[in-house]
Amino acid sequence: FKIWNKGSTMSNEDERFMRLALELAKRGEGWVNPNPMVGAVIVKDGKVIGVGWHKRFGEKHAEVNAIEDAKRKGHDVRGATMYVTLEPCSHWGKQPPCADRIIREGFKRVVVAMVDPNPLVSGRGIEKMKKAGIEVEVGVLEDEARKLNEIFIKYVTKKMPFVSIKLALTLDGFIATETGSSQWITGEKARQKVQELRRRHMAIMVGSGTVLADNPRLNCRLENCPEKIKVILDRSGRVAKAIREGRKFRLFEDGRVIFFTEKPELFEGIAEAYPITEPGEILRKLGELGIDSVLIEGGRITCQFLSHADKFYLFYGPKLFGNGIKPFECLKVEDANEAPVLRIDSIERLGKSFLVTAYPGGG
Ligand code: AOF
Ligand code: ZN
Repeated sequence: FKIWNKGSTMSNEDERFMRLALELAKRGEGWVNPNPMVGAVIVKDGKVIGVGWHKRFGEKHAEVNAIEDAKRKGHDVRGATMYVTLEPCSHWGKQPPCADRIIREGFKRVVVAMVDPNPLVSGRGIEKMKKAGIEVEVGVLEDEARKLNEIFIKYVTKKMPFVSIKLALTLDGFIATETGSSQWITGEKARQKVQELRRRHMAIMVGSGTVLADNPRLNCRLENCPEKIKVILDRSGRVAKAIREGRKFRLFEDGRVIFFTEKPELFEGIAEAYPITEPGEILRKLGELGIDSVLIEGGRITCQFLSHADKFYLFYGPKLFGNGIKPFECLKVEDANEAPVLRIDSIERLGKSFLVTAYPGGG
């Protein structure tokens, strides 16, 4: 049965197919950046006749993959409905405009979760299809679609990367003991979750202290995961000096490595390095390099990026340190009423640890 929504043609059936499209979109996670994850479902006479998603950056869009899927299975898409998680594009990029293709193929109805925030599109795809006589519905599961593509939305509108801060904390809020020991605060399930976070972000960022102390790989070890860009903040070039003294670092095993330092000359012949150390400028540079998202995993560097954070992933392990390194010591809040406030999005149990996901900005 159908529940009609405020006299519109939107129904729970629309939500059901859009939910499927959103699930399909997620399969592109990590592979499509800095472009959006997009999923599409084609329905005719109440049945799904084709599905598609954007698989890799620069390759065919979700809509075209769904059309090709339907045809491969011998279906005629004329008169069908397309459910798509992002407004079909109207511009020529690396791919031709999907709105034109949808018109040409004779779709009767198109249900869109959200308008494309890309200034090159932003409503033009919808306009085009409406002008061609297609019934277009916008806003089905819009909140879910916006969340799915929160990275894309920030990057395409601001040209600055989406900044996530990840921390592993004791229950009393420390990220390491006074002597700097931090392995391990959380357990295996939490560390597995971190791998999923790494998949979602193009770059992983830490400070030189973390590199020198833990020699981390900073890669993504999930089965279905592309190489990560590793960004290291190394003001005085300590990592370069250690390399020159013969130390080997595992983060060079795969993927691109970028250093931000006052001493770029120390990195000649070792790695890409930029003479930038101010957090806002570092992020601007990463944006220029085409990097849409950065997961900050560093201990001591975290506080410098606090005012730039778009999202927090706070993993709490069941330990107490009593004393140690605090992640946001640079804040120095005196009046409790003047403290930054976060809006908690979810709390998830992960074995003996738990994860608090939050956004800045209270409310
Ligand atoms: C995608 N995949 O499934 C859809 C996108 O350079 P192009 O041609 O790949 O165009 C990228 C833009 O197309 C992207 O920023 C977004 O605005 C729009 N839609 N992009 O990568 C897709 N549907
Ligand atoms: Zn397109």
